[in-house]
Amino acid sequence: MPAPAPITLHVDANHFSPYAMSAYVALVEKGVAFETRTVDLDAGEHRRAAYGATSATGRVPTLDHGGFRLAESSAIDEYVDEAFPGCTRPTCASARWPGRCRRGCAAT
Ligand SMILES: N[C@@H](CCC(=O)N[C@@H](CS)C(=O)NCC(=O)O)C(=O)O
Repeated sequence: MPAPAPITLHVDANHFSPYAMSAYVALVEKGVAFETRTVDLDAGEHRRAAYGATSATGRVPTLDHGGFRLAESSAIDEYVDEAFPGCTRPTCASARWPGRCRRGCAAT
């Protein structure tokens, strides 16, 4: 069996971004192995060419799943929901759309 594609989530170095946190939680809820890479927004790292090659928006979060790169937290959340089975939240187990359930749960 081939090794699973590596997953890297680019987040802000201060861990202040609620957008990055949303994507982080989506991955944690799925229980998949991933690593984070911090981007120093204060130092303008997100405006450098290296990050520009990684992220279409130049913002955090950006997900890299085996070379498939995706920016925008809501798009990442939806992608993670579709790419990986299951949900760690019991209330999501019977929901058709775990991501939407998650957002609904977070709002209550
Ligand atoms: N709509 C985006 C917003 C992402 C966003 O604004 N991220 C901020 C950090 S909270 C950022 O990267 N700011 C750097 C900049 O815009 O220059 C999403 O949902 O991912």
